[in-house]
Amino acid sequence: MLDAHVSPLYTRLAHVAVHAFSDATQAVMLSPREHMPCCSARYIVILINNVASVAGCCMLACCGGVLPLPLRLRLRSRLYLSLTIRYPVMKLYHCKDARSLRALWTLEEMGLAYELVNMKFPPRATHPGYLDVNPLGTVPTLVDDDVTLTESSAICHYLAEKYGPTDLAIGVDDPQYGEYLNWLYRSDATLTFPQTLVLRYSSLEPQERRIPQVVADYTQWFYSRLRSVELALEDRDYLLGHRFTVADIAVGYALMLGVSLGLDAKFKSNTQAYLARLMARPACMRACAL
Ligand SMILES: N[C@@H](CCC(=O)N[C@@H](CS)C(=O)NCC(=O)O)C(=O)O
Repeated sequence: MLDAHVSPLYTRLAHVAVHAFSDATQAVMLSPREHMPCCSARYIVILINNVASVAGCCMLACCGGVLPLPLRLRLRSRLYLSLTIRYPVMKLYHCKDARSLRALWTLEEMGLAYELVNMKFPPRATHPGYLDVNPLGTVPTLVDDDVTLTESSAICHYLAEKYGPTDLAIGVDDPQYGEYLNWLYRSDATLTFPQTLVLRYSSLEPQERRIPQVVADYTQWFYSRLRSVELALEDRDYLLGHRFTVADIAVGYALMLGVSLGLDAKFKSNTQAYLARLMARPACMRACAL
């Protein structure tokens, strides 16, 4: 809906944005008092009353709806035109208590908009068509426009980099960058790897294929790798010190998996306290409840 006072220039540019979003676009009038919600809203409200705002709108159209965060448009006293643009929302395929919790928790920490596809485990058997989304049949899968990711720690990394700036990420110029990446990768390659064998040979396989020796060996393997977590937390609340990052989310999930496998009885005190600290975070509680 265009206001009668909109100049031809404004109208033309606004239509560029409208056309870019075709049927997912609608225009509405808002009161000048309304402000634009940040990216966490499914609908981005663009209030156009000056050239800068129009430019912002076109930039939004050109980059496919990906907005720098936080984008707030300053309103002037006179409101000429407002548009509500529905931008593509990320879709997360998830199974409760699976590694997809890492991605879900990150989305919640960052307040990003997402659509959740909650599936029964194992999704390859319970969710028809899932193999077309992710031929591996594993969770998570994150679909962000034309980008698909299926590695949980990579998804946390991707969200923090792509939709930051956020305190959840540590930048390349930071002295702790290497340590940060090391934890992020260690979370799966080193910590959940032995747990996967424990899970498989203690409960996923049919009774006759279960192998107690594998369970015992990889339980021990997990505990020896977990020493790194206990040591890192000797003098700090989080892995990187006082700052909570996606590395904590990634490693935190490995600890939660340890709990569900019954391995937490041997968690040492720093690790126990750290896990409790992580699980008390509101975003973690929200993600776990979904
Ligand atoms: N390295 C992958 C592993 C993904 C994965 O194996 N997910 C498990 C659930 S935690 C799964 O989907 N298993 C089902 C299957 O293998 O069919 C990640 O971190 O996302």
